[in-house]
Amino acid sequence: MANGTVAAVDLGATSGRVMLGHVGPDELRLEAVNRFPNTPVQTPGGLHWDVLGLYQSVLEGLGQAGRLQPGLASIGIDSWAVDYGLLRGDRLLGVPFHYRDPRNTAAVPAVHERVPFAELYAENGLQFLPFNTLYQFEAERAAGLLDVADRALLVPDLIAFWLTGAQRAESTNASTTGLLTLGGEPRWNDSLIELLGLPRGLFPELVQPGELIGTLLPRLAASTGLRASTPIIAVGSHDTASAVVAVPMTDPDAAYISCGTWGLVGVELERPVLTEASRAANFTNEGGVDGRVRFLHNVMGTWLLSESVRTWQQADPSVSLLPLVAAAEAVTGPVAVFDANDPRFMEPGDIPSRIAAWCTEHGQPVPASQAEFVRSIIESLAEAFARAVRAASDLSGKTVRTIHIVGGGSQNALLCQLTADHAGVPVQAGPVEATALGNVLVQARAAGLVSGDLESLRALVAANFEPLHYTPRSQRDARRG
Ligand code: LFR
Repeated sequence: MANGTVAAVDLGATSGRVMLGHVGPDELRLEAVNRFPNTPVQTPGGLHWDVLGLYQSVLEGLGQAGRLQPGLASIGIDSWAVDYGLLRGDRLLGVPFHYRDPRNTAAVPAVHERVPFAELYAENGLQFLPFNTLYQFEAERAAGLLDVADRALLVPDLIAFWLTGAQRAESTNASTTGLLTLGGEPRWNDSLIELLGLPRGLFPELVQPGELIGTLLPRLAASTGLRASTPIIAVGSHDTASAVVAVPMTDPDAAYISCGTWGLVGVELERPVLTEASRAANFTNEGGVDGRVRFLHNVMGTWLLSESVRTWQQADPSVSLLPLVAAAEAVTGPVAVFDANDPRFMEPGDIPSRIAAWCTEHGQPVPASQAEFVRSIIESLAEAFARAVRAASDLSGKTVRTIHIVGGGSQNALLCQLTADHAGVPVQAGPVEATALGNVLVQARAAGLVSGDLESLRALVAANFEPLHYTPRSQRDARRG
């Protein structure tokens, strides 16, 4: 018998988790059953994801879920976007690449020669990011891989395939390939696929969030202790799509920042914005759950912090982020505010040296200590967040009276306060596990545990996860004055 619990598999760029979600008309609760690191692997051939290790950790998590809740209603999977495994038949061809591998930048000109960026934007509405899947496919072609592959499965679809034997493409994540049509029910964009010279057979049947992908293979039901034929349900399998489901926007005049490795800054819309201005501002129209549009811009996010700490740890393994953020709060003098979105920060490596170089080039003071670097990074992120919120509002015509910050970055009080200060708009922070919650909610609705539109689901989040409030300094000073 199925019960009121579902399992969310949520794979982030630095860590993954399997969570149980307990859901009822007035209940929404998460219970972590397995958390594991996601450590990319550099080889002479490129930067890769350890997908087999991740799959193994997913199975361990599901085994734990099976011990606690053998009758769970369903399983849903989400991960970061754009990356995929190539297959021939059932067989994985090589190790999936990490989107931060430099091969993509080299592939961009060949794609734009076939289809100029303005035409691409009109077709798919995606901001330019050198790792959008269609550029990665060009790199595969150059390496000869498309001559042998007959299927491409995005990471959550690949895990779902391994769990069920069914090859499907979930539509929110598929929108990040750049190869879906815009507006109406999403379809693979056959003419664009042809223009780019890609084999049509690479792309499996699409499924929408809430639909069945398949059922757990009998062998895996036996090994995890889960009931036979546990359904694997499509959720917003792009992690950002799931996170946006769980943003507690009780006031529609709101922007969101899904803040983890990336800061995804934007608003939710009913229709895409494809203007010249939104293209110039590099705003994206990604597919959301229930046909909504995630109109947003990628800002670099906590990657700048984690990668800086990783650099400092090479000289001193005792360096860690939390004490540095506390020290950064105590920095009183002005610090450099740099362009957090400068492409030089994309690849792994020594971020502090790159920040120092940026500051020297732009006549700004180079941070003098690790605490000053951290302060400078947080100020620069907050400034970039505020700028992107203003742009989202200007480009879409949507009024923004509240900014919701969800995800791991919502725990960083300094970042939340500085974002409110730079934007001059109140910030509500939390929930931290928005992505897992969005994953859980879409499954729960499919299982009939809850009902209604996204607004009802968000009301349930708001009722069960009290946000922290940050008032912009300008408003606090005015009240005091
Ligand atoms: C966040 C995210 C972003 C996407 C980036 C790369 O985890 O999914 O939305 O642009 O990772 O996939």
